[in-house]
Amino acid sequence: MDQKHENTHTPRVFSGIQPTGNLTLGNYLGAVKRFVEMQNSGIETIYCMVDLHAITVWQEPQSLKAATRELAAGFIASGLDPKKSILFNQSQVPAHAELGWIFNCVTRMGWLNRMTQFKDKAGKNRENASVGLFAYPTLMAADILIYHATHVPVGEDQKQHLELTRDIATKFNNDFKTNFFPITEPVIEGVATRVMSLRDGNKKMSKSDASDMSRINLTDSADLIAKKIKKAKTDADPLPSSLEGLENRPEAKNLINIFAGLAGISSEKVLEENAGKEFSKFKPILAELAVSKLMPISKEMAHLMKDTVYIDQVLGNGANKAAQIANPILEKTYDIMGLIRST
Ligand code: AQP
Repeated sequence: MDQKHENTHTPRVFSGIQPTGNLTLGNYLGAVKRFVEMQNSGIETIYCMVDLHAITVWQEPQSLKAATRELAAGFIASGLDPKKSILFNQSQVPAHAELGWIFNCVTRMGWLNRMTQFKDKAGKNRENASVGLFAYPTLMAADILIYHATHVPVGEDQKQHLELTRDIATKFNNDFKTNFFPITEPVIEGVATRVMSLRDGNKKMSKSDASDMSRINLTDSADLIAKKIKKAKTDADPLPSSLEGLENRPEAKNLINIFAGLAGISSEKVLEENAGKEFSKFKPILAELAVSKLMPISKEMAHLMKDTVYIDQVLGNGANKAAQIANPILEKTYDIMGLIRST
């Protein structure tokens, strides 16, 4: 815990994923697998399908619905238990958007102008990007702070947004002379906080990459997983015996980290066990491991996806539970700011 900000708030975990397509191995190792570990550690956990974030770029309505249900199925199939964690989709709890508006009024334009994700996603087409895409990080801060969450497990790419969340909480607390909002700790840990594209070791593995061969989806068949790993870009050298030997070898490093993340061991250990191997030998072992870890999840996802009534019930029940925590925090926020609430 950060010594500068001694949170007096009860530990509570929040995190979210956008229903923007298939869950990737990056989402799984960087986020979902760790969501499950935190749930099983006994801490209170709240996990959200952030559909209001998804619509910051165009989403086909029917695809959005299907992707939200598929994400919920992915969460449950990966080990998130609706009895232990609160699972819901963001738009069913309006307090997120309401606090998001308040944070739009707390956040400075200059802060958002520095966000690299906006620059990456808007690209050269900045003038045509939605206002929602620009304000994405203020809504993300609201997602977290509407639950007074103290810890947020995310991949490396979300670090800057988490820092902004801390800045927003600090400014609100200073402006209104309170310590109402906690100063949230990002939890970016493990060997797979940044899983890279299988086609380019310098680019993040992403659901929205144009090339499906760049990523492993949790819904891929065993054959497709093996094919993608076989075709993954590598260099010609054998595997080194220590981490130093992976310097300037981004693709090799990525495959080692993926192996470590899937096996739940350190990258050093993977190298110890595979030093000197050519990729032609290492890739089949990695493919076998990936298939053995991912196939049970994809089978369970397919099974769950047949029962959309059950999935919608999980999301509805989760939203009710989430709203019970969020609404009093929103009311108190309005009160602190001097906004009248007639009872
Ligand atoms: N490649 C990755 N390695 C490790 N963690 C990752 N995450 C995403 N990609 C990787 C983590 O997954 C969580 C959910 O991400 P998101 O869906 O909210 O958005 P994102 O980070 O923008 O993920 P994608 O896959 O790249 O989605 P698109 O293509 O829709 O933008 C976060 O915790 C993230 O860190």
